[in-house]
Amino acid sequence: MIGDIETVFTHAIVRTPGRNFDRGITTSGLGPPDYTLMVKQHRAYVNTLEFLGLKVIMLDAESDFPDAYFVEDTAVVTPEVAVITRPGAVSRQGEENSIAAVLSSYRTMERIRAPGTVDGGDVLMVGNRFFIGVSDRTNPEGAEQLSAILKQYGHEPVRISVSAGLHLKSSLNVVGENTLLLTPDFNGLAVLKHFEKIVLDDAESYAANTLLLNDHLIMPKGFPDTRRKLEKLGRPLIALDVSEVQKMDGGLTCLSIRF
Ligand code: CIR
Repeated sequence: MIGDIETVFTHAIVRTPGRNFDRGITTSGLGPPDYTLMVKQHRAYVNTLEFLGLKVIMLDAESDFPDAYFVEDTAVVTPEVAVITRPGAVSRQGEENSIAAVLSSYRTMERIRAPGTVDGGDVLMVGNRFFIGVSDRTNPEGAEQLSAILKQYGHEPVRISVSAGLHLKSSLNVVGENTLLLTPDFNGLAVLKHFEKIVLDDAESYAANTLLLNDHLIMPKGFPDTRRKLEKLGRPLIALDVSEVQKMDGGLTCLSIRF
């Protein structure tokens, strides 16, 4: 066993997608997203967090930051500390300030500083262990700063090179005690060798962004092979339609900061 992953989360920070959300960064090639549908999908997500017992802190849209509803990228929150990131995309730098203002009421604060960059989507918490993806968004300097901070608070950082996908958690997530859900690209990694693994079918790689939250699995709708695999874990499964989020390169984890 790697550590207690059965943490009960009590709070989540989310942000309403702005009218300008379609001006965010995307490489998906899935076509233009629909605002009304996005708002509906986001509301269903928030309802799910509330259903799972979390107090949801809802922030207003930020007109200067069309990607700001992907709040996960702006902070790494552990039971001990909140690390405010410096997002890797220049257009997103500044999103973190309003998040820092909220988190300062709940945790001791630390910050990633230039020239370091970190996106929270590259950080996967598995008990006391934190996998940190070095990616196009999280640079080695940012990963180094984050590792040093996490160690200072008694956590165990482990670096992973993100060879595919936008963020580490686009391809790898925890779905059970000692069990990971991952794409074939990440299957051979030595640092993951002690885990049980559920390897996704290539055609369903988007479903890697499944969220284990308060004993429930929240997965994107429309991935039947992954659903069958996850059902075997015996946890309650909630499938949410996040088609419009996917069009903007985001997923279920990106839409909240849970602590
Ligand atoms: C971006 O490219 O930054 C946003 N359009 C998507 C961010 C998704 N965040 C995440 O996976 N943690």
